[in-house]
Amino acid sequence: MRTLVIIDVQNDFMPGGALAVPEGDEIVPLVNKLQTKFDLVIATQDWHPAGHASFATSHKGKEEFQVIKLDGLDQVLWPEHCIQNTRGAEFHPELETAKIEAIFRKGTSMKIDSYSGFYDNAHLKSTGLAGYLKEKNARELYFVGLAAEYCVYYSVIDALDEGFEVTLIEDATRALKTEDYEKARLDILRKGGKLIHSEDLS
Ligand code: VGL
Ligand code: ZN
Repeated sequence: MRTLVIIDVQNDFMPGGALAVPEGDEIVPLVNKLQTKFDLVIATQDWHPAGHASFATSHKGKEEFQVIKLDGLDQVLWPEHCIQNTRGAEFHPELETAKIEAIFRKGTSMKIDSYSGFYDNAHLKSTGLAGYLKEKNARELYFVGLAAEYCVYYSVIDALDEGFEVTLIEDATRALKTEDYEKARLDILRKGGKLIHSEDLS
């Protein structure tokens, strides 16, 4: 069974949003069109409490996009984004949601970030997504969404580690920085993931 996993298509990642991904809004019509080709559609939402440890404003004297150590892990300090129950955390208003059967929220623990839709960045806590997909017998996962080299990349890597067959639909993602995505996509290929263009999908 083919499953579409839509990563973080939220207002704050759109142009004009708090953590804007260039051209992030351009994927929305394509993500809507793709949904019709899948048996199961699920989505993730970045869903931080106010004052979250990934925000630069939570660390005195630190600046946005600076990298610090947080509990031994590298942490990029982000602008405040996707705060629970704010407009920035909502899906893009044009994202079709009628076919989305389940939404997995991440980044909800105050002290640790979570790029992947499966686990937090230290792999301490699961969102339940892997178990949900396995129970549904969903073995082939197709990923779309934002941002390509962060939440999409980390979700793809965790999915591969969990033993799923993984494909990233490259024209339905956008990166914060294209140079960083170039490295991420090579890593996906090396670990056995597939990269396709939406028109390759039957
Ligand atoms: C994301 C940075 C911080 C993402 C989320 O969705 O890619 N990136 N939080
Ligand atoms: Zn975040």
